[in-house]
Amino acid sequence: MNMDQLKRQAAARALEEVRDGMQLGLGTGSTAKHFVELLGERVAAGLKVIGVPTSETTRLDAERCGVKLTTLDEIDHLDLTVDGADEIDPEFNLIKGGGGALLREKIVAAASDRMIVIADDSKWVPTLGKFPLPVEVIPFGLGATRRAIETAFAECGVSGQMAVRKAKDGHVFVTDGGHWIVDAQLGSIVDPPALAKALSAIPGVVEHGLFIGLASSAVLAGGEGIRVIE
Ligand code: ABF
Repeated sequence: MNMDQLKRQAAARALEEVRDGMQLGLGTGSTAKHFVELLGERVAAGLKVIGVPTSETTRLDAERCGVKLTTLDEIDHLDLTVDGADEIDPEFNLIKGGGGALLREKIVAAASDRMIVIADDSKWVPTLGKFPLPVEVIPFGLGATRRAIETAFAECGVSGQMAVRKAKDGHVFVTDGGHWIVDAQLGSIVDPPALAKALSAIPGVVEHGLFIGLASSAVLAGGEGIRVIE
């Protein structure tokens, strides 16, 4: 089974948790896209749900699949969010944002009663940090923000190269919120909650890709089948 089939399997397992009438957070990325497509098939068969997309890409996918959408202004909570991740550790700390949608993903996850992470099992790691940590920043004053980020890293016992993310066309990557992303190659993050707190305190940092205390379970698909970790 190839990687894409594994991702679809994880998405299908998460779909088993969806009940009629649920208000859903819809994640972003290739694994979450499978979930939206499979959800669309269930909707076509009569399931009634409403979703909040975490990116403009997911909004378009959901519309194409016939999934009814709303916003967090129109509803006061979500029952369940299903989203991918770049890394998951055994405490369910996550690195997200490789796809650039971390800000909306975090707002949606935080508004949810539960968050299921769906991924192939290569994302399950003992320690976060091999995947570059995305930090979403305001372009204004970026030099000062970068220096403050370096200080936060040093205080939390990590260090590494930082680079402003570029899009495929070579221009700076701009998020759905109009911000930039700095990717930090940290290698190993010894204390993810402490680093998350330090980054959140920096003016100029809009959000970062450390998701702490948000995921409630993970569905991992691998060569030996599906593993649900709770
Ligand atoms: C989103 O998509 C992101 O937070 C994460 O960066 C990425 C995972 O992508 P994929 O499912 O394509 O591996 O969930």
